[in-house]
Amino acid sequence: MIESLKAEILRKLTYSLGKSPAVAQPHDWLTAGILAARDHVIDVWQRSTRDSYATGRKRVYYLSLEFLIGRSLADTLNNLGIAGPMAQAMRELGVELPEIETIEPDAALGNGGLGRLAACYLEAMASTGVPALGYGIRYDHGLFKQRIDGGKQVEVPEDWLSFRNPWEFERREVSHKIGFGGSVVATQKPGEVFWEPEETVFAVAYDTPIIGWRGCDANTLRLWRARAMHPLSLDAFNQGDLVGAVAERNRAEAISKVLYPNDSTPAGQELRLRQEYFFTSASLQDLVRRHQRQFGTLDNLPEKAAIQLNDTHPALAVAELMRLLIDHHGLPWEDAWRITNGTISYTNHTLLPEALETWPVALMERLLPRHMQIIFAINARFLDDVRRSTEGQDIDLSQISLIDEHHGRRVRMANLAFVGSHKVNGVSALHSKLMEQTVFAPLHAVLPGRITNVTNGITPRRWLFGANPGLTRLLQDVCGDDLTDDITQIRRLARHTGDSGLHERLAAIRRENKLKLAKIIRQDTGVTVDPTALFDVQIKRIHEYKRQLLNILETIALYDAMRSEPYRDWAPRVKIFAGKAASNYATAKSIINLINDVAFVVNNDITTRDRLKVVFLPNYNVSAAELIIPAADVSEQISTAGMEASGTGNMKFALNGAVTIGTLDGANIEIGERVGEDNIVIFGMTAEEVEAARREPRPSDEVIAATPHLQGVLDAVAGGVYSPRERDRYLGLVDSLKANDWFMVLNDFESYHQAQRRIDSLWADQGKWWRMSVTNTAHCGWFSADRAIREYAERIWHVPARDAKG
Ligand code: 26W
Repeated sequence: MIESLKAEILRKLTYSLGKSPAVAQPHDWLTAGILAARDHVIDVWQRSTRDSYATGRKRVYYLSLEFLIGRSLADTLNNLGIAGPMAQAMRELGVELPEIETIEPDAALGNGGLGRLAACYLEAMASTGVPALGYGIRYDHGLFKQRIDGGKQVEVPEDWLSFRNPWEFERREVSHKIGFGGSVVATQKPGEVFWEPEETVFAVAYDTPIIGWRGCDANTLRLWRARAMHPLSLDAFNQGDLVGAVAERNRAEAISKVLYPNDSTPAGQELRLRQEYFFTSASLQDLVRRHQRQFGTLDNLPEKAAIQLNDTHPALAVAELMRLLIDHHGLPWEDAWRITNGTISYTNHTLLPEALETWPVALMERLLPRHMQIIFAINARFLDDVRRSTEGQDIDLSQISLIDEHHGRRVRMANLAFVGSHKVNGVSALHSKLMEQTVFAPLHAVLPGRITNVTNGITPRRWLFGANPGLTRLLQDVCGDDLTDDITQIRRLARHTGDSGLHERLAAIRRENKLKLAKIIRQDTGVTVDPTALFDVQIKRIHEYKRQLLNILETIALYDAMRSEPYRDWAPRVKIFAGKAASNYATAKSIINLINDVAFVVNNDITTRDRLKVVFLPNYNVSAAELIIPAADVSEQISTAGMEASGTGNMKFALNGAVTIGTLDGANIEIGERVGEDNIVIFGMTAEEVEAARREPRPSDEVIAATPHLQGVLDAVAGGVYSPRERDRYLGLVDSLKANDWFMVLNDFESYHQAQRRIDSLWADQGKWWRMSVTNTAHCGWFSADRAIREYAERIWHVPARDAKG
């Protein structure tokens, strides 16, 4: 094996890259390694694809504007089971595999949770034998890179394709025409119409194989790149108008140029709508054509295809599939509707009202006139049906309408997705319940049974076996080698909860992970941290509802307390933050600034030198998460209750044995149910209490007066103690907290502070701490993406999925 791998790598180096070992750069070795690994994947991939054709099995199409994949080499080698031999082969060629693995760029084609979920699910579908294609956009530039300059976030363009992408295959022959604008014209046949777009661009396919665990199956990630029909206008060129000559090309290619860096608030720009339609239409044309070729009819589409919409970004799929079926394949409306509804299902990822996508009717009419007609027709029939079936009842049709008439006529994409789907799911038990009770209550009333829950999951291959090999070896020792094939075996660990020998081994592994992280912290921030200290971690997008502000304010309170009682035996802590703020989200950027300003003061104070450190690690991404999570003692999951749909970072930490400090929100609740209330530190208002407090807000003076330490903390921040060169830098931040504590930062402060003191005393008893840690790991196997995929497969897609070990 090792000899043949060496030969394969050398062949790639020589014949694909044209380099000899003597002159090869680390990057050449990386590419040669990837190409060698890719060959192994291709063998499986071709077999999987052939099989799924030959058997005519139902396929899943996962439509997502984001796939946050991260690096692929280590994960691929692990899944193929050749990580060890590959490392040895490289070593014999004079190359350290772990080192070159770290120069692979992160594929950051996503913002956060939603995009990472899509990546976990693709891998899990390949690992559970669910034939699937992920469809998205091949952005030239993924999520921006974050630098911290003088404590502030600076966005730098991301360039993952600059060294080409050795994983992908360009499929020039697979391309579809995507239209925009123009008008709808009547054909010869009465009642029949046709869309004549004014503008057409090509969507060209780029395929990447996604290999499952043990290399049993591989699925495809198919990303679309926009190309102009006429890359160069000869007329303009010949007249010397060189800018005009490439205008069409620039306009077309803009569509797949860059990922929108927004998480939670829609950009509302025409380019974004063009992106959404571009990839939705390309994907649907692609799957409809494949189906038609394979079966010669579209009647049985729902039996052979399941289309999953990852949030509303591809919600135009409802109108696009109707258009293809009616205008291109001549189906009557009723048949088209049965097929569309039977094929499509939709996952909702957020209830934040400002995050729900709506598009102005006028824009839609201009850009997608035929789709607007179809949406109006769907709406008319839907409202008619409801009117007839609910006669005499008091139903407010304006609430369930696909059109919002109150804000200048807009299309409600969530309503379109809901009405067009046979199932609509939330991503945690609480979130799905709140969907029924709040945002979707009117639709739920007329379409009961459509909403269902599938609590999110994470792939244990990347997030446990890949990221934490030390812990994995120990777990295999205790739970058996088949743990990696069947994560539910991790429960066997529970029998050893009180085993002090096990605790010692776990502590040693954690310490190794913390040392590795400490080294990076020093490299990237210059701060030296003590690996025996408690590592307290909050890593995620920066958002008011996620309450990094609550964390840093409480950190200031702790800092004050340490300074006023320097002789107490404070347990040393390192507060670690990482995360990006949307480039136009001023408050989130100000919170990053505050964390860095506090870090500067705290880390330079000799009175707290060996007890408290505050770190903001720049450029949080998938690879950073893989490094940080296995080194965490405490996982901060402190969103305002009712606002975090699920969270998936929370699952990664708990599985790796961190103790959660968190609110009763999203999947935290389900983690608590599994590990038991003694093994999680819960604080703060419940979702109902938050709702009640918003209806009748307490005056903030009263809240502050009733909360020890809080006044001092707020005064220090507002007064410029942490920003001496610009004293009023945080005046606005503090004032707006006082004016309206929408996210309950002030209201939950005391409860959070007390919870942190509980953490202190639990940490002081290391025996107890490791019992908690073991219990978390032992009971969080349920949060595997395999379990989630099996739920989708059984209840939503109606496709078979393999059990553990097949
Ligand atoms: C249109 C602008 C926009 C962009 C992205 C609105 C909303 C989003 C996403 C829904 C944001 C997101 O990533 N949501 C997260 O999805 C995760 C996977 O289900 C959940 O675990 C997180 O709780 C949720 O915030």
